[in-house]
Amino acid sequence: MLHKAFVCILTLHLFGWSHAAVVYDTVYINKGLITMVDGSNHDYYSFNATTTFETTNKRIEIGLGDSLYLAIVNTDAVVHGFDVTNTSSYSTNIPATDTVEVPMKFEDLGVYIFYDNANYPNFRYLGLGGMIVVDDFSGTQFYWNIKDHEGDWNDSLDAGWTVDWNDYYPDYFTINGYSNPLINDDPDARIVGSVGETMRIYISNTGEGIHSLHFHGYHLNILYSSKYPNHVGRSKDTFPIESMETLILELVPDKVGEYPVHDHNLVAVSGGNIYPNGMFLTMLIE
Ligand SMILES: [Cu+2]
Repeated sequence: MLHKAFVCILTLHLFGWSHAAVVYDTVYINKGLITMVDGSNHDYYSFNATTTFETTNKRIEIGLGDSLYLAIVNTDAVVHGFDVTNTSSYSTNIPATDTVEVPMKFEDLGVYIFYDNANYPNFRYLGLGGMIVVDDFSGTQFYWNIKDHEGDWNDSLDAGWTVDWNDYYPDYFTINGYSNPLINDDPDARIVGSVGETMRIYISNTGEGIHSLHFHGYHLNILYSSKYPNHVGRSKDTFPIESMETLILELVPDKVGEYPVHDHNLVAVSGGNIYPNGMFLTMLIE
């Protein structure tokens, strides 16, 4: 029997039906400051690859059907939480200066947000929201973790004050922690490619507001939508994305050019009241 089972597994591998792997990864919960596009600094938190604080959350990429053993290291002096959107609950707490390992499994194409669910939504609002991307990674990849911020609120929340989310008026808008023009220096965000190339853009909204991304020049296909699975297959140029929603878009450019992408919620194209220092970048197709 053992022998037969072995042959069976071997056959599956030979025919490429099973590539599932076990992936071990670690993220560190770090506290620091985010520097906004106008140079102002505000309290911020992030999931990083090391104990060094970086504004951009670490991204986790795994293949279809892979198992993920994620160690979460809390470098902070208070308890933090952990959970993942659109999955069976992986919710856990990580005491101050402690480490918790969470085993997870992802079968299908998708983008999932791992985030701090302690004192919700405060710590997630303060930056603790990153992407788990599940794909075969056959196309060229770009990653947008989009977010809105009301700078003064970061400092108030971190000081333990309470806020009324009905009075939330964000004044900064970022992709991967950067606003225009710096977004264009982030090779994960800035789309550069050629006519006919297959590109995938993995998008998560870890902010509070709804954002509506408008691509000039091209239509894109929805490959995955965490909230509206029936939207998969639609070809459009504008994609609303709600708080804690994720999308995978596919772009195959049909012509050369440099075209803008921006948030059609136009306040989000500003930063500290300056236009166009918000969620705005260009695509360069050669
Ligand atoms: Cu537009």
